[in-house]
Amino acid sequence: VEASIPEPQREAWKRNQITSFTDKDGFEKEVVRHVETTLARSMFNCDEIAAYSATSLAFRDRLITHWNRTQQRQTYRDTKRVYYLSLEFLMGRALDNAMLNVGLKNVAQDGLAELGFRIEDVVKQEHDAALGNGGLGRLAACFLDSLATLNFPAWGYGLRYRYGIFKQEIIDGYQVEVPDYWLDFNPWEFPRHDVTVDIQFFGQVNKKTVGGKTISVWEAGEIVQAVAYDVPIPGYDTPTTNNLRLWSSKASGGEFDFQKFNSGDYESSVADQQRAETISAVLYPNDNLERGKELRLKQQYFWVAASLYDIVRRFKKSRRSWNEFPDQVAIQLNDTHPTLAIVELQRILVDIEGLEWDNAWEIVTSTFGYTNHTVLPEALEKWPVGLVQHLLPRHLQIIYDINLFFLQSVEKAFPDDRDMLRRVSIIEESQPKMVRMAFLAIVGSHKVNGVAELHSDLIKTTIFKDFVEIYGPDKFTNVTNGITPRRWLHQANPRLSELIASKCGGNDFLKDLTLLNQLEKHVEDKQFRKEWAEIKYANKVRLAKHIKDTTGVVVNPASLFDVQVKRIHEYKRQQLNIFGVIHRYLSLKAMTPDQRKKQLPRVSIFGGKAAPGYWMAKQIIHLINSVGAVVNKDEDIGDLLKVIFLEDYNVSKAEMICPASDISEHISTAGTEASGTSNMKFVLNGGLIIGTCDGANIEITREIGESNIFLFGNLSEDVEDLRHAHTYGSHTIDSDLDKVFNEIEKGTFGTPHDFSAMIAAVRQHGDYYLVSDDFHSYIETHQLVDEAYRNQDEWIAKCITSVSRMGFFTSDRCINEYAEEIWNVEPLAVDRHSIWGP
Ligand code: Z57
Repeated sequence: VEASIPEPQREAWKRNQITSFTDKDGFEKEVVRHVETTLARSMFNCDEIAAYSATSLAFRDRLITHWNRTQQRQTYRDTKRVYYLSLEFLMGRALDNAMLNVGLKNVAQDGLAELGFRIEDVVKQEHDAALGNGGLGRLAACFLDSLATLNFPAWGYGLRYRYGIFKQEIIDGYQVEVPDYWLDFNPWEFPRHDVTVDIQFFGQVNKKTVGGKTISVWEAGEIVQAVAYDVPIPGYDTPTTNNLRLWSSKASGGEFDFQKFNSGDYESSVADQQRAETISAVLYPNDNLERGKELRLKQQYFWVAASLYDIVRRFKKSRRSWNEFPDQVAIQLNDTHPTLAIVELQRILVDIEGLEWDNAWEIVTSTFGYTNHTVLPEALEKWPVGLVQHLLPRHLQIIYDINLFFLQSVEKAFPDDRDMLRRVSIIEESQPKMVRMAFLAIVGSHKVNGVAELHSDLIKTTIFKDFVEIYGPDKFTNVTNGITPRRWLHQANPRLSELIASKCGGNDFLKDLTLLNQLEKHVEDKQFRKEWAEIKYANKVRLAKHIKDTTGVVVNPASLFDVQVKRIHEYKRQQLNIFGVIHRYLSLKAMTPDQRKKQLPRVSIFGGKAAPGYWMAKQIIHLINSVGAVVNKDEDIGDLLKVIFLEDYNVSKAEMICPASDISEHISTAGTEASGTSNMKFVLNGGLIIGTCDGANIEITREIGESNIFLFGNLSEDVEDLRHAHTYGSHTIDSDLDKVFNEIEKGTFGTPHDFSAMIAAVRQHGDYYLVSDDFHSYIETHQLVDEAYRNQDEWIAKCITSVSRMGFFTSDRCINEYAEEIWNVEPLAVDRHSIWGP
């Protein structure tokens, strides 16, 4: 049905075009209107939640007009678009970000004040959109912000989970998982009940001959409906408002099957509905771990098939030839989770659109790019062939054909290397046979990238080595990760952002982060250093209050705040940190009161979620809390050491924590953390870091200078030999670490048995993560941190210098690199004044 208004009637639309508020009075009017009409409440019945809702609706209205115009403009210009496929988007809160990006936070602040509310309290009513686990999901969110800010025509595609990452409670020192009820009220999404796609599962493949040509027809065994929900993504200081489309699953053909219902088969009717809704029900809570569950594969195909249908539908409107598809469409695969998109596009082109295999494959490989985010073997996705066969019978055939043609070409190029075929095959000939998703992603893409220099080198020399031989080095590239300075500086740390603006000629640095380099000439400015230090102190006071409110522990904001917040994982080595804390505690206990007086007070702050099934990670949380319980009430120690575990670490908590850190810990075993991005957030907020030579730490060091970072530990190139030596040589444990273990085993921190597995991992099971090897260097480096912190003036200078050199780590730089090297897309210039015209 043609839904476009005919030309003669368009005049009336133009006459009545919506004008958004621009000042306080206009904003207040909108808030009152939403309170009284949309929410059906009044000034006698308006709490902070109502104020939040009405404020959000006012900004949402504004965004949606920009969003519409952005889409019209992109459609009219018909240039190449980017599609970012990610199973995770860790967005955090939307309101504060929307107010800042459209430049009307001050207006809202004044308006809300007149209406009787403090903006900070209103903003805090919002529940985080936590549709992700950690770094990978947050990277996707930062990329959306940069894509919009830089005016790229780009869409994100993801799943609309009913439940995002679980809420973490700490009960008796243990993690307890509670469901995340984030959708109760969400003004930031627009259901598009008219945008639906039927998704097939199961069934069989039949061959049919049509006009002398044999085609494969997939007869589905089950159909589930995908419904689109759109989330507007505002750019900073630009009218561009891009779209994040999230798919929700629903039983196809209405609420439930009335045929079955009326014939008395209520149960199976309800069961069908529930089975359909289960697909988008919950985010898998694993970070850097794949567990091969059927429902996860269903999620992946559901989301990928709906997204591709949508992309293809949009392409077809332009009536171009299929060969132009890669000129109009770039699809980026965020990790291997969307790899089935490669197979699905090949299926659409060959089975449905009738293209020849080779022609279709050329289009497919020119369209996709694949980003790898890890080298950890337990995180590399593999699916049992039998499961794929059962769920997606036609896709398995296509995967076999892709593999056949690929292996034929490899055999031709490497005729003498039989083992090569076994090594690079997309099908692993194991029991059971497995589909190696990373290999499929490489074969089906034109570019493969890692997320930091070391990581990109590692994938080329280890897990993907053979593919570099096959395709040559140019298929592999690096795009070092970045973060959006809008959220991670301007929004999280408004006072620091303002101070920086006063030295960098205004807010332009938020769009060109290299302008931070202007700070360097003010490093010697005493007044500037003083204001800088005051802001850090105020941020620490705010965090100290949060610690008091949530844990009851009083910490002194004058202490050195030492922070490690990230997912709990053995490779990230929170255990190294807490063993170091115990070592510090024992040293303090061994001192005379006079010696203690000379020590620097420290607060060790931890935060992060453990995957619910990751037993060892949960033990680490328990040890941290057990150490805290002893240390925090030890009167010999007082303020000299406090150990805090912050419950339910998430994006909005990170926005409070990052600005309050003096030193943060990025201490993964060398070669295991692909990039890390919180390292960037902490330095950008004027904190120093202690870290290993791993991931982006290496490039941060190169940018800010070796004297501004505390590096320690073994290097990535030595890890393999050390591990080998642990297993096959004699393995002696660091003597200081041994004392820590003995203290734990004495029962100082509770039942020793609770922690025996953590100790055994080091003493008996080969210390895979090199905790003992790095312990001495770690302790020594923390002593250097203490010494450096004593000279506050020098410390502040290091912080300012570091911030001034962080320009490289903006996600704007990443997006420009992807656009240039991988996507071949350009921004769409926007005319701020044109409203209807493109
Ligand atoms: C995840 O958060 C990351 C990698 C994965 O393979 C999965 Br699954 C989840 C992280 C890396 O661990 C970080 O080092 C990296 O900074 C982040 O992805 C973004 O690239």
